Amino acid sequence: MWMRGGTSKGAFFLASDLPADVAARDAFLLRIMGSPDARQIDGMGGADPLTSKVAIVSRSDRDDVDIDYLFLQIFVDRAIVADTQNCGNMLAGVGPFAIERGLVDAAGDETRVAIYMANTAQVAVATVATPGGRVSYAGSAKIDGVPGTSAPIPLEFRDTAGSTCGALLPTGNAVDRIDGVACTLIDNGMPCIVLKAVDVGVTGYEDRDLLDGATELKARIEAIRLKAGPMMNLGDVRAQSVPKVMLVAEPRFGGSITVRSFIPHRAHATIGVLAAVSVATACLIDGSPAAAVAVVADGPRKTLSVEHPTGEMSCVLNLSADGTVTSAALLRTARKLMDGDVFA
Ligand code: NQM
Repeated sequence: MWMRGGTSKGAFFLASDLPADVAARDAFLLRIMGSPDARQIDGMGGADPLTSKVAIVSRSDRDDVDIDYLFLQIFVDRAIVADTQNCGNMLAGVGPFAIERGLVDAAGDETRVAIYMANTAQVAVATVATPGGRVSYAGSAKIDGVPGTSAPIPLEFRDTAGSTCGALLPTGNAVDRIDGVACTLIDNGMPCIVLKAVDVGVTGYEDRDLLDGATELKARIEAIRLKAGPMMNLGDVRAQSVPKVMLVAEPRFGGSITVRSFIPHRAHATIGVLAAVSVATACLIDGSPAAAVAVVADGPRKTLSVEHPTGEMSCVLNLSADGTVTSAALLRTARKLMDGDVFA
């Protein structure tokens, strides 16, 4: 099934429909997406990392979990299939897909689906609109970066700290200096390097096309990223899709912070879901580059509006008494686009 999940798009497969052998599976997925090729002309991918994504779904045998979800990033112009990251945007399609395929029974007008995110061994809960026992994609929820409105799919994340890096702050520091630039190396669901846009010579308000064409900027942040990889317990990250690079600046539209993200070699059209959770968490860390530019209200439950190139994404962070982020919630939508056979 081809679906839009949040501001991403890709293929949703039942695990049982794919080769069990990982090398054979990856060869098949590269072939159906048309990778490696900058235009993905001989496949279904949209020549953009945000539309070259795969979700593999199966019934779970874990306690209190309905579905196992493995996310794979299919690189566009390189023959790489990466499983080191989650994708909270594609996650929005997992609940509807699981109900459509009969892996989960609809339960009344709304169905809660507990999803084990196999990439990081963490659980998210999605709430799917199922009026009359069937998935409905129609509704009045709007997310920036997607035209029109759809049924809301609230997502809740718990215990995402250290998803891939082993700790929220893998170096133990709020700030590390790399190539003379103050960076927060953070992982609250997505390994991210958070730095001020002005520290690498941009404003943080540029559009995606301008950033994608900024060759010098890209070389500078890639040099920082390659040094950050081992510091974040990720090793050599040349062929990995993490860490992402988040350039931050003061908010301009009444939100909490502005972000331009690189995922990691293309600028993002919006922002990743768990990347937004990680940046929002960085806003709460004293002394961090994010905290220096963020506007954050007091209180134990914080709604942080993360401004991005095509709007904003609001993250609700719940904090414990010592200020630790214990859970995060976001609103996404999804849509079924096509159900059928794809040919390798
Ligand atoms: O951070 C893109 C996306 C993502 C990831 C990427 C995502 C997340 O927007 O949870 O959703 O960072 O490569 O789909």
